[in-house]
Amino acid sequence: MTDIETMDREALAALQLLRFKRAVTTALKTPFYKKRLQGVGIRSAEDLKTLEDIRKIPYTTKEDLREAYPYGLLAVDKDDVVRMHASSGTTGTPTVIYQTQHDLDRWTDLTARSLVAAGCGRSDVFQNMMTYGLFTGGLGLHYGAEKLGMLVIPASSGNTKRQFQLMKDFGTTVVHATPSYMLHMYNRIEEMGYSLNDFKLKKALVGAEPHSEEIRQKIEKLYTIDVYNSYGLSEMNGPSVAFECTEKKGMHLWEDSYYLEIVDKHSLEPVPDGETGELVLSILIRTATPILRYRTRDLTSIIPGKCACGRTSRRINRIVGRTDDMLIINGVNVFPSQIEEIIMKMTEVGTNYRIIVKKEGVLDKLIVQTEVGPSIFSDDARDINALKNRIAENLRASITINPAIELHEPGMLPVQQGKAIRVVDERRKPV
Ligand code: DLL
Repeated sequence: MTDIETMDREALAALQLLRFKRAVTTALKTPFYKKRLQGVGIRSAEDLKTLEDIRKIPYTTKEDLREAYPYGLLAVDKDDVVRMHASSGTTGTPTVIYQTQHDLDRWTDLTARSLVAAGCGRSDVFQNMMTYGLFTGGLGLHYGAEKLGMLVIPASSGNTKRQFQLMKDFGTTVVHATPSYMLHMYNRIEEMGYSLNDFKLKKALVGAEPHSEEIRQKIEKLYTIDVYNSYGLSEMNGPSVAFECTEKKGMHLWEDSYYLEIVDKHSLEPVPDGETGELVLSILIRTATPILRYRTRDLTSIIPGKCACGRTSRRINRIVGRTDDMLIINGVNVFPSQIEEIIMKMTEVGTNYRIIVKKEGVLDKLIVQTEVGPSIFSDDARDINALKNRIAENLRASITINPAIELHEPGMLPVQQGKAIRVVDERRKPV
């Protein structure tokens, strides 16, 4: 545990103010924040005297990041940037985050710190089952795990059989995966010719998608391991924004690096500790892409009181939902509007559609139901299948998920009196 993790709250507040001011100085170097901050009379960091003054700064939203694409939020010379990560967006415009080597080093420190909090050490063998690429889960966790000195297996996601083989051959003791993938893997162990006794697994770190305490316990029981919650978002670098320690009583949000607010989702005023609201975060440790008061859309609450582990960063509860309609399907973020845009561009598709998300076994399944002209049904079955494949392929190219497509005759899908209900998420049923 590093000193910064056990700092008393007063010293932490002083550090936050110092770092927030620095973040404002950085932000003022970007065209986006220059305009934003000057609009509310903030011309230099000296206009912030106390942490309270932070509330003068307007919120930043995902739409703002999209508008600033590609360089509106860049605060350093392009030559100083060494990495970028991006996530797909509702309109096809991605949001992009740049990092300098300094920024990556700070993120790596946080990841190493998070892994230590969850009880990992240098004698562990760490298999990272998060996707390597533009998604932050792969590389983000990778460097932190290396820094900690674990043997890192960069397995990336998918290919369950290979995951088992790696786990067995190299004696993997810790994995990071989505909770749904942990459950999915369990069901395949025997079928793929393995048994739990082949593995030395001790813990799973799970995140990137919402899951209940019941799911955690289920994974713990099935594998006889410890499971810890891992939270983050690409706008705040990625993983290691908040992580559970071995007490398993909520996630420490690393407050020396992120300024934390929880606000009422309607009034946007702060809520008292313990009450659920929208998590708003400012990153205090990044120089290439500053983001201040970002509305994460994630709903959570602060857990009052101190943690027995001795870390002084406050803890947040597991995420209980989102304020927007973003769906998280097997860890991949999808907005219903992305699906609508793609299918509605296809002339064969009618006016009504529905998006169904359900559990198939332990994984999420996306079904897109669309109405099509009646003539298609009188055609050859091969034409129907070809159309289904075309729709699926167009969607897959945009949202990276392979959906099942169901075609319906006009008027067959339900129509609502008021607002259309386009999304039926059947996963919310109790497990
Ligand atoms: O999911 C970063 C990440 C990678 C986190 C690996 C943890 C582990 P995004 O793709 O930008 O980034 O998605 C961020 O996913 O706003 C939440 O809605 C959701 N999310 C992430 N972790 C959790 C979690 C990565 N532990 C969005 N519990 C966030 C619930 C989570 N939801």
